[in-house]
Order: sequence, then structure tokens, then C-alpha cells
Amino acid sequence: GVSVFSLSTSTASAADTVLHETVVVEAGQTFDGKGARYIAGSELGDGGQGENQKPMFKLEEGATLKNVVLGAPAADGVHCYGDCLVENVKWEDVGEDALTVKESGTVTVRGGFAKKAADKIFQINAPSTFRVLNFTADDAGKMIRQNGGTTFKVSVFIDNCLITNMDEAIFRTDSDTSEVTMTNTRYSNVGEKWIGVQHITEYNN
Ligand code: ADA
Ligand code: CA
Ligand code: CA
Ligand code: CA
Repeated sequence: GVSVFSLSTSTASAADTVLHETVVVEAGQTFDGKGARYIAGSELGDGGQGENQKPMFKLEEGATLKNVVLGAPAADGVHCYGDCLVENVKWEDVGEDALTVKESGTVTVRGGFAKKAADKIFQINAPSTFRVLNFTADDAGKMIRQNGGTTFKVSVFIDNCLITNMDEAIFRTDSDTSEVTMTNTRYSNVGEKWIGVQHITEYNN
């Protein structure tokens, strides 16, 4: 059997941590979850499609979030304000959405996965460069959505990803200036693949 002592070590799987308020990762700081699973308390939201849920993690300018598992419910996921790195973060059951770009910057999502999104995985609400690298996305409406009706420019880069089972698209935008570059990526059953995207570069897919 598993001893009490082994259960108390950092390598044993611990119970989920319930977040009753948003974890703020301050400017330039790193939050390393070391593989722990976090779920949203009812204070943050139920993970359904209602807007105005709160994020589980708020990343300020220059912040890094790494080695975190978001279980269910996941409320409004992760919010990024400026340049942020999101590394080896796993959304087991995306809530309202998984990650939102709230303020301009370069956001890099590297490693990890997201699945079970009723609609969007990544929501882009500000002009930005959005990079998704070595990531797996499965079972969503769309992987990336620039906020509906907005015409600012978003530059999307997708490299070395595995993308499956999107009802609508990999990237949907209403902006004529937004662009996507997708490379070294395997995908299947991704709907129209691109919706509204006027500038598309693809190779080695
Ligand atoms: C919807 C909604 C936006 C914003 C967005 C989000 O697109 O219309 O106002 O709330 O979701 O950030 O989740
Ligand atoms: Ca939304
Ligand atoms: Ca979900
Ligand atoms: Ca949202």
C-alpha cells in the first residue's frame, strides 16, 4: 500500500486544489504548479458558457505559468495581460474558454493540451502576437477566436501542434489584417480550418 509518508511528498498525486479566488502571477514572476491540478471554486464560476466568470490565473506583464493542470470546473481559465509564457499547462475540460489575451503583447503557449471546449479554447481580445507551440487541442468549437467584430491585427503562429475535432475552425477572425502561420502541424476534422482569415501561410503540415 501507499504510506501516509509517500502521500505527503511532492511527487505523489495530491488532491485537487480548489481556488476560491484568482491566483495573480505578478509582473515578471513565475508560478510553477509542479504538475498539481487546480479547480475553480464557485466564486470563480461553474465552467459553463456564462460570460463574466473569473479566471483561475491572471498573468501580469512578463509572467510565466507552468506545469499546471486545470481540472473541471475551470471557470474562465487563464487571462494574460501583456507578454506572457504559458508552459506545459493542461486544460482537461475547458471552461467558458481556456485562455484570454486581455491586453496587447506576445503570448506563447508551449507544450500542454486543451480539450472539451464547448466553444473556444483561446480568446483574443487585444492586438497581439499569439504563438502556440508543441500543443495538443481536441474537441472544441474553434481553437482560436479573435473577439467577434473586432478589426485589430492579431498575428497567430502555430507550430508542431496536433489539432483534432474543431466544429468550426482552427482560427476565426473578423479582421482583414489578422494573419496565421501554421507549420509542422497535424490536424484532422477541423471544420473550415480558417474562417475570415485573409493572410494564411502554411507549410510542412
Ligand atoms: C464573448 C463575448 C465577449 C467576451 C468574450 C470572452 O465573445 O461576446 O464580450 O466576453 O466572449 O472574452 O470570453
Ligand atoms: Ca466568451
Ligand atoms: Ca468544457
Ligand atoms: Ca471568456
